[in-house]
Amino acid sequence: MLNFDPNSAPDADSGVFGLPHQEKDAALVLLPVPWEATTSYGGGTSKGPAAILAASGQVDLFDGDVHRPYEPGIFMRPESKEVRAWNKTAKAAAQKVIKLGGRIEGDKAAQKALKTANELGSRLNDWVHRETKGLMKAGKIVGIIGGDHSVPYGAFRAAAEHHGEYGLLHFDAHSDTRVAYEGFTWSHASIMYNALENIPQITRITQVGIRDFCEQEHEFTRALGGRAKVFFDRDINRRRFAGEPWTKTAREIVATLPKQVWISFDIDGLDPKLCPHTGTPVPGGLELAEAAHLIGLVARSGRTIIGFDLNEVSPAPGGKDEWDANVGMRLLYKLAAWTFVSRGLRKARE
Ligand SMILES: [Mn+2]
Repeated sequence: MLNFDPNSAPDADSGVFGLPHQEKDAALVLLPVPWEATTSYGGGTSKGPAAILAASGQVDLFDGDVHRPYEPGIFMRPESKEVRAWNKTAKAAAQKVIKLGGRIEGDKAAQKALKTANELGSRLNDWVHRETKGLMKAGKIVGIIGGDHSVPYGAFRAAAEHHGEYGLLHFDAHSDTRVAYEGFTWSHASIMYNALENIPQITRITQVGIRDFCEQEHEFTRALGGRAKVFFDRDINRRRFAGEPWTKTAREIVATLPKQVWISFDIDGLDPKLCPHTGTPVPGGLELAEAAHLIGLVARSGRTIIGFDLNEVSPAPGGKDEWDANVGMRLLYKLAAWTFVSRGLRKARE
């Protein structure tokens, strides 16, 4: 702490964003979850947390929007070896099912593999729940760093128990409301279905950037009535093409949210030029500045960001470049900064 200079390059032994904080000094604790068991298309998101951590030293700690966002303290926990081991076993099992497209009738080995994947998914959820709840009880703000988008389920439950009713602000190219996609109860493609079905304290979901979904998912969110508001990429673009300023659209998005908000951010909600190696990239989506502006408006509106998750950041295979992690860590810094503002721990600039 004594030698920390926010204007110079980070020390080799410093933590996330080159910061000197230990967990005890940090208002925000980042929980890495290197998990990608049910990833159906590209792999690599389990390497996301380590890649983000490695890239994060490059951030300039000065922020144009928020005064000294690092001051309340940010700490990333080391990865759990246990979680890594569960991921390896679950992923190997899941691959057997994915190869069959989930059609496993009469295939005993595949049925057993599905059971293994589902059980380990359940165990992972319990682990994330336990860790998140412990941190919240200790007065910490929690950010979950995936991994694929199945990982925050346990944190959603912990937030419901700790904070009561809240709304989800969900950035994603995908609706993630499939019912047990390919047979996996805890699929990355089912996270919002599971959350909305099982966690009544989630009183609202507002989805932004959605542009790849099936008819059943469309019906599911429609049937939720006032509990779900979807700002499809198509709708956002129509407004954009008609000349509507983003700040107007973004204000309307924020207005759909209740007082307490959890932000669930799938990096593929952004334009895939910003996340080329993510598991399921889809053309379209938001610019980083647009997403950050929207998150800033949530904080400026007086709402409380009770926590967040950032998922599906996947580094280039073989460490070819760090672009995906570079963008991911900058988004993470913005999430941290605006979360602090929403908690009254930092002030926003005009
Ligand atoms: Mn997702």
